[in-house]
Amino acid sequence: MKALVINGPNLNMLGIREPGIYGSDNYDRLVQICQEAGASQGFDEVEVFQSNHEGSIVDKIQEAYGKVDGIVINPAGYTHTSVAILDALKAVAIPAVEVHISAVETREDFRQVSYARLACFATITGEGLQGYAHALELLRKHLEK
Ligand code: CA2
Repeated sequence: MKALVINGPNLNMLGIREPGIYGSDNYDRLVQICQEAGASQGFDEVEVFQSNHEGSIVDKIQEAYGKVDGIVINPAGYTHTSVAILDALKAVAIPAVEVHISAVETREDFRQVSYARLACFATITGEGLQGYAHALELLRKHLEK
């Protein structure tokens, strides 16, 4: 079983600014949490990918077709704008979980829209980086069914 974790723009800057919203851990710690949670959930492989570019995220989702069993995605700023990422998730039809580090539902109006959510079977918000471990757990349970 292979899981792919996709992170959108600026998540590589974690820990550098805005610790009150996103915590003080950096991107390397996010990767470590995903690798450890994936192993403990019994995934054979967890690939963690980050890009600041919408098209690269679409390419990565398309490349997952036929190769990846489940996706965890934090589209970051593209959550609130990208029909292209939604369409890619729908096109590959790989089970997907949406994650947000912050509690987006308590933030600005423009963060209340999520396009990617429409192609995900679950959404996790406000659990910090541990939300990725939670997402991998939900994904594993979903794939066992
Ligand atoms: O809460 C989340 O995980 C978000 O997806 C994070 C995005 C934001 O645009 C979404 O609304 C919610 C932002 C990603 C990273 O932003 C940083 C900003 C400053 C310093 C470090 C990271």
